[in-house]
Amino acid sequence: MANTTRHDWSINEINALFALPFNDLLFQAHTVHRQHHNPNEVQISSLLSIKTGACPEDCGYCSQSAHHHTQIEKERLLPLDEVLERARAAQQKGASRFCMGAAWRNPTDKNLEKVIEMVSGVKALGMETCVTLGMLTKDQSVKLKQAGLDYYNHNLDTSPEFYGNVITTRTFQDRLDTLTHVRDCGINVCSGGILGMGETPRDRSSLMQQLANLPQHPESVPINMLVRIEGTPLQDSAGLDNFDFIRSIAVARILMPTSQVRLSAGRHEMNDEMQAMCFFAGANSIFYGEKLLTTGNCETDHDHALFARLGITPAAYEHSDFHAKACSG
Ligand code: SAM
Ligand code: DTB
Ligand code: SF4
Repeated sequence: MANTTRHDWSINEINALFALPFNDLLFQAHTVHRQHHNPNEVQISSLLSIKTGACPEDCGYCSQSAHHHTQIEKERLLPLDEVLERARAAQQKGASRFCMGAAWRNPTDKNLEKVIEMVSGVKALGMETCVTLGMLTKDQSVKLKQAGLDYYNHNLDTSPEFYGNVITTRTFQDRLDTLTHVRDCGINVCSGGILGMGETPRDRSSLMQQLANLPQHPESVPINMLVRIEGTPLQDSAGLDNFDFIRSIAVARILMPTSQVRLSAGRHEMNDEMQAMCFFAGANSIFYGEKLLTTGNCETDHDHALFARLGITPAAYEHSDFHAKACSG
């Protein structure tokens, strides 16, 4: 069972995986991981917020929603040269993929043209490109594909059942529609969710079911631990037990054996042992760099040291500084 790629998972099957004894679940997940991936390699991407805050959407977790009163500095769309400078710096630090995020419900066609210039510029540096711009039409997806975009990030965020507790300004179906447009035009899909928003265990199974039963698994599956942000409706969320977070990584690995499972937001709050468990459970990519979009991330030197302690090397970027440092300790 662990060895086949399926798109017909039932909720009971997924609940049963979550209910396994921890060691049995991790053993199964790690076995699948080894069948499809180098267990000692982790892909690293760096993030940049290219347009920050004043977002018309009301996502309950987000610092950038105009509906909430948070402490962030709003910023218009960054100029091309600044974005390229940041990409170059990320590349020099060892990131192989540069992911640009904008606080939009959807891009206007005019803004999309500007993002397309950024995608072309970052690609010309020799990096993989990813953008996350909100909802996309079919035509906009085609334009991004033509510009050479490698990945589009658009998360389902949570289960369809819990979704309305978190976001009211766009529907779960809207998200699925954007994923269809992106998939249909041949861009790699990056889609996952956030855990620790007060969802039930069944919601976590249901989110995993939605992702795994897409017609094609997302090439990249970010699993975010909620970053609780003051001024958002979820600022006092109870969070999630670390073992349940690791279980979720393991279940994602089993359901989507060939995908990259990304240990995403929340890494900053995790100690080294927790991160190591996540890598063992099947996480094989991270966001690298001292900032995510608006919140802090792990120090890069700390990441180098952790990789060295675990014997992990960054994937597909053999000559990066990160690789050299991680290998030399
Ligand atoms: N505005 C676009 C959109 O929502 O599609 C792109 C940017 S949005 C910030 C990208 C993703 O970041 C969200 O879908 C969510 O999964 C994740 N995210 C945002 N704020 C977060 C938080 N406080 N904790 C964890 N993940 C978060
Ligand atoms: C994803 O799933 N996580 C990233 C990325 N995709 C764009 C964003 C995390 C944001 C965390 C909160 C912040 O920094 O604003
Ligand atoms: Fe806007 Fe994206 Fe934040 Fe939602 S997650 S409020 S769409 S920036």
